[in-house]
Amino acid sequence: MAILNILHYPDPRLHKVAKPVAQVDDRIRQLVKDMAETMYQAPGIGLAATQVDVHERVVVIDLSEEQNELRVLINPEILSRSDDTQVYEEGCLSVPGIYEEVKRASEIRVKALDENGQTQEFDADGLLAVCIQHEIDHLDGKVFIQRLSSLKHNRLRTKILKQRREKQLETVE
Ligand code: GNR
Ligand code: NI
Repeated sequence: MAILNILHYPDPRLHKVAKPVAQVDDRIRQLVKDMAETMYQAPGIGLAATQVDVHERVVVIDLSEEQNELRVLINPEILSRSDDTQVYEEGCLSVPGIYEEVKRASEIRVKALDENGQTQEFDADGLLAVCIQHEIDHLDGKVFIQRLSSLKHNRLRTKILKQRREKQLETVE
């Protein structure tokens, strides 16, 4: 087991598009274990492989308080989304300290493989729907702040770059 390093925006590697997993084998199952451990210790409710610099389509999610309801989504696809939308205040382990409202479909139908390579198909709503859309965005190289208006996105970018500069200055002083 291992805790993996989480990339932080604006790292260009967060914008790579992840490749489909060709075979769910022990290598993928080990990646899933390490990603789950990394998510639990962060702590977060979801993690996409892109965030740990692995550009393959693997996602882990656990919305439970007890951290005992792990969901594994390999090659996840959204088969359909409702016209209805919901707004949720999102955060991201790759954009620490930033929380912004994002509008997404309120219900989605999802198809994915599990850690045994079995196909699962299900409907999701509420926070699960938010989280799955947020994670699939990561696999497509998109971070949630790119879902905001360009004005908001640019303001946040400037704020994040400024925070980073100040941090760097602290460490050389
Ligand atoms: O831990 C997380 N919380 C969260 C809250 C609202 C909407 C989405 C998320 S996902 C985030 C973990 C993360 O960055 N996953 O990519
Ligand atoms: Ni995220």
